[in-house]
Amino acid sequence: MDLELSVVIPAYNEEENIEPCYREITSALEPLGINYEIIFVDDGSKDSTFKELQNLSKNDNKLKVIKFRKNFGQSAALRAGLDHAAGRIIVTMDADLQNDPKDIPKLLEKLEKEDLDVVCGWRFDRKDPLSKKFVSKFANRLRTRFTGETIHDSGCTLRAYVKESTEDLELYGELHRYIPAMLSWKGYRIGEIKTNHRERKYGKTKYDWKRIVKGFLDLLVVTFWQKYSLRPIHIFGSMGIVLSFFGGIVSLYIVILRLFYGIGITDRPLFTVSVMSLVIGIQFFTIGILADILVKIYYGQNGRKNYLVERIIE
Ligand SMILES: Nc1nc2c(ncn2[C@@H]2O[C@H](COP(=O)(O)OP(=O)(O)O)[C@@H](O)[C@H]2O)c(=O)[nH]1
Ligand SMILES: [Mg+2]
Repeated sequence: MDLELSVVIPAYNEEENIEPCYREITSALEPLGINYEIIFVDDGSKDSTFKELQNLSKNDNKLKVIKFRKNFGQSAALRAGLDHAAGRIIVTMDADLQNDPKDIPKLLEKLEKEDLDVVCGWRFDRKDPLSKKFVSKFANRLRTRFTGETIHDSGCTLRAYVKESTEDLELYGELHRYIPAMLSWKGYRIGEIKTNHRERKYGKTKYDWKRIVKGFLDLLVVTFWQKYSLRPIHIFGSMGIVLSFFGGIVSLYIVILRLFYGIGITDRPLFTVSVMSLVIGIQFFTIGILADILVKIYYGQNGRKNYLVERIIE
């Protein structure tokens, strides 16, 4: 029988959460009467997370455990889980019990009923410290602004995907925060539902303020990739044109001052500005051309395509 559902859960130092999380998932899925598997990815935990998983898996052949050699991060763990998932549909969630497995059937229902490719959870009543909620709200706004993707909560990892949509998802660094943006850019249909969110009872959060900086840098890369991955010369070239033009005009102006009014060139700030603008402008052109070459190499590799076919009718 074909596998209907894979539940993928990255876990890093979550020893106390593993067993309850596993039990909650099982009791949410059993009543559905579908063929499913649960995949935990132990991301190089230093506590007894793996032991817990090993014990549980002895009595349950639906439970798969992937163990990383060392800590590779949440994105890598997600990617590994997705790579090993055989289900037609994949649900991802956190191991820390903050997500509620009872929401899984709701996600599945929405996915089927509305013929979507991805359904995202929205922690509308989020049980996290105020500072975190505040930063998250701001980050979500910024993301909507930059990427044009309109899901409310892209930090919530409780989601259901049609397997196909996860296949070409590049999850490097901490890019898991931008999965909905990356998918909508590829043309997948995305929906969301409000999901339950609970306080963290055991263990600690693995992220601190550094995620703000990293998240912002990732946002820049995602946005750049989304808008200009095929034509980087468009953005670098435009900046090059603006700066070179500006530098050219200013140079012309100070040269005229020198020639006709005898005013010295080198001892004024404008001189520096004009030369800098010209040089940086030309740099942008060359960076743009280099980026263009790199992108051609990127897409030329491994049969990567710059499009994705949804289906072919024959
Ligand atoms: N931060 C972090 N989380 C990881 C890593 N690997 C797996 N995870 C899991 O990702 C989930 C979310 O992490 P958490 O610290 O609760 O993030 P928060 O809820 O946003 O504070 C948890 O289930 C972690 O166990 C990792 O290297 N870093
Ligand atoms: Mg959490």
